[in-house]
Amino acid sequence: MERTLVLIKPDAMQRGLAGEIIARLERRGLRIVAMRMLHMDEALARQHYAAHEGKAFFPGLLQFITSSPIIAAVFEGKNAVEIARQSMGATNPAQAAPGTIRGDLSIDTGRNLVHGSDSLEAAEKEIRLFFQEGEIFSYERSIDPWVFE
Ligand code: DAT
Ligand code: MG
Repeated sequence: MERTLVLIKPDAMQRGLAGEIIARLERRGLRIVAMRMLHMDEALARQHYAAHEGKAFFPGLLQFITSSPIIAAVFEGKNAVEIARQSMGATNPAQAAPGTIRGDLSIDTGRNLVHGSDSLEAAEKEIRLFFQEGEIFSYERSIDPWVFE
């Protein structure tokens, strides 16, 4: 079982696409184990996107991701990292396949709606930036969700 960090970015929040994005990931088979709405500050944005420091788009990326509230979530499931990335589609929506979140709902790389961790190591690091271990839930004691008896 893997965990991955998902961010529903400012553009998705402004466009009212949070529910759609969450629904797609849930329907794919990933389960929500943590979720919170927050407004990222510059320090958090710099940590989260540290790998992109120095790139031409970095200032614009920081400005955008800190511009308005987002939802941060942890999804879990078998191969969650790869599965979430595949459901999101390519970074550039112009190259993202139809049927993916980006391919169906966006047109510009700088406004591509969602973030998903790109490796297990990145996921562990990123999850720690947004959530404490005690804020990540478990379904281990869940009981039959369809019938009482
Ligand atoms: P991804 O979000 O698919 O992991 P990434 O890690 O390469 O993509 O880049 C992080 C984000 O930075 C990406 O979602 C959007 C933005 N970005 C990347 N390349 C860009 C570019 N050439 N122009 C504008 N924004 C870019
Ligand atoms: Mg990335």
